[in-house]
Amino acid sequence: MSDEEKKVAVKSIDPAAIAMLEKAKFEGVSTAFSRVDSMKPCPIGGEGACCSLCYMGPCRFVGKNQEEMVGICGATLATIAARNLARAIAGGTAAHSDHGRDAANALLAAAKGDAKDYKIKDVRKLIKVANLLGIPVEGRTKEEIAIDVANKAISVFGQQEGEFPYIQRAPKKRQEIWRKHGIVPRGVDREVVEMLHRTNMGTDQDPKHILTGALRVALADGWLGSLLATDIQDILFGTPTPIKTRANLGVMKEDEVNILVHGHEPILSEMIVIASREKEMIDYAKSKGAKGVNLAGICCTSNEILQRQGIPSAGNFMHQELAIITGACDSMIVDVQCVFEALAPLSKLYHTKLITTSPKAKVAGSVHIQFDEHHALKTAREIIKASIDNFPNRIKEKVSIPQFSSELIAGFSHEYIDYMQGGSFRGSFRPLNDAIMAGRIRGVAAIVGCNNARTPQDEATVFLTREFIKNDVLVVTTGCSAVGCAKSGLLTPETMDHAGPGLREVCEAIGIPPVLHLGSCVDNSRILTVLTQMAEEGGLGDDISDIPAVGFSPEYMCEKALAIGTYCVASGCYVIFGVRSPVSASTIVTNAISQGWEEMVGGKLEFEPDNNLMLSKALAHIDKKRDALKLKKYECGKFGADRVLLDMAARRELEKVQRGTPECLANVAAGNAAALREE
Ligand code: MSK
Repeated sequence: MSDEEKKVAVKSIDPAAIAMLEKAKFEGVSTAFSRVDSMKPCPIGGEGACCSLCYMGPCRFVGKNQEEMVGICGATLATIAARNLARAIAGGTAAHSDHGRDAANALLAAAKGDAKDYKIKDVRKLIKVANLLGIPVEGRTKEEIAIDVANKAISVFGQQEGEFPYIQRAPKKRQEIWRKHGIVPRGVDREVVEMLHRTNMGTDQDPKHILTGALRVALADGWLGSLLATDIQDILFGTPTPIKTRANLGVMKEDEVNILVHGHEPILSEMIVIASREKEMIDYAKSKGAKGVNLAGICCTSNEILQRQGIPSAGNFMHQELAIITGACDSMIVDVQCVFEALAPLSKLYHTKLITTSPKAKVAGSVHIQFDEHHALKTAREIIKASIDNFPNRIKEKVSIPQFSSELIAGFSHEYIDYMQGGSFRGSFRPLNDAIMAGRIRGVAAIVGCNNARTPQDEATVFLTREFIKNDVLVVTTGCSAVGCAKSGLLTPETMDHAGPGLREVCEAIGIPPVLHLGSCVDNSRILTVLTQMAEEGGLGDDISDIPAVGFSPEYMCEKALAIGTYCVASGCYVIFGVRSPVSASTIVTNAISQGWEEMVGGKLEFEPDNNLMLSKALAHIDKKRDALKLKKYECGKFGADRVLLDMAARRELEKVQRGTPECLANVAAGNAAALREE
């Protein structure tokens, strides 16, 4: 490797990224990978020691004795760091939850017949959600139920008082902890607005009180905004089941129109999937000299259509510019969140058409084709046609698609994980709990979140994933971490060859990979549901905080990740973030979110940039939780007795029985049951 290649290699562990960065350099194009070298982070703001909440400041705490300094208004460093963190968590909560609200609006329009291109795909889930929201189902059509579900969902975003209805999904003990500390959220809007008010100049000025409020607003994200987003998207587009596809830039095709969807919401991208498969569109592409239409995704829009439709992923967050640099991206269609403004000028250097679609998000220098769910397919066709029209504009000498892509299996929803451990008839988490109790599986790690230009792309994610499975820790993953794992070939059953002997045995018996793709960023709510069911299954305590589990966001870059990490902490998890701490200047805040939150809610938040330390802290925590449960001490290759796991043949037998017993529809009146079953 030349010195230049070595320099590029530290930016990413992905050979496709390295190839595109070399191409970018050759073509004189800047990317986030190169801009990060010249943009030094502000050391004061970076560690939480800058307050810009009023216009007497910004007050910057520099030099020695920062903790004894005060700002112009008298604010202490701890107050400032706590306010900054709480505001970031409120920002992340707003983003996830507004996504959930859009999904609810789409469901409402679909159920009313105002958005005819959408269908209610998962009636079973609709009924489950209706039951959870206290909506009657007997004697009603699925549309009637869906209208009430959507209206209820929309109303709970703005609920002003009282406990929000999804709280009963958490373990009972957890609910009591939240009640005891007064952190059960009311509605998302109420909590976000209140946090912005409390952190306004001259309002809440007790760091611990501010941080307790941050737990409450984060809970509104995890157990309400994100959970509703996941549920409603499953109702509209189907609850994911395992599906095979590929990931990395190599999924782009030189001889087809490459359309990349980027952002977060599946509301439009699901329609793009349908339209891209229409004969009329394929014929139109052929009329322009292409062999067809090739759809792929970036970031979480990618995860959404990957887990339900098997659409390949072109990459994660730090791949968004690289996809354009291939010279073969005919259009990049973006909706909301995680979209670089740099895409607009970059797209002009190649031939890519950057198309914004959300009324909430325009990018200067791009084309705006506004999406309207009432005419969803029409808009999707218009976008695809515009992309096809751009195919002849490719600059041939600039086209170079790195030939790297890996196979993956995605689609492990909570419902499927339940099913795979016993079929629809006898689905449960018993086998997983038993395997943990016996020491076959040491514990569970959730690895989620972004890439960050300040750390090598995918390095921490892949390192931790490999080490965990080697140590018999089952890994679940979402968001850009999931795509990072996918690109590294970790989301296949063959990965079990690299797993410890106990984990491998469980994976072989159940027929799953040791690393499970659980979906997009809002689907971190699926992790909460999985942990709750593990707690309720028995044998691993009676609360999420008892389970030998850890959460990670090793390459986080945005407020949403902080909101996710905080709602996991408030739910009882130990969560470790990589990169750097946004509150490192304040030992008071650092301790408050670690020991302080652990004493209060059983979970803690820490920041640890060293990958090896992250790993050792996590394994020590898992073993500590095992000891507290008085489980067999984990020893690699030495297991206790546990129950016999159901293999595929046994599950197929159960399925035959199950087909005649649609228990999920038992609550629905006989007249509607047949129609619902057909769905
Ligand atoms: S897209 S929030 S970079 S995971 Fe959900 Fe990826 Fe982080 Fe955006």
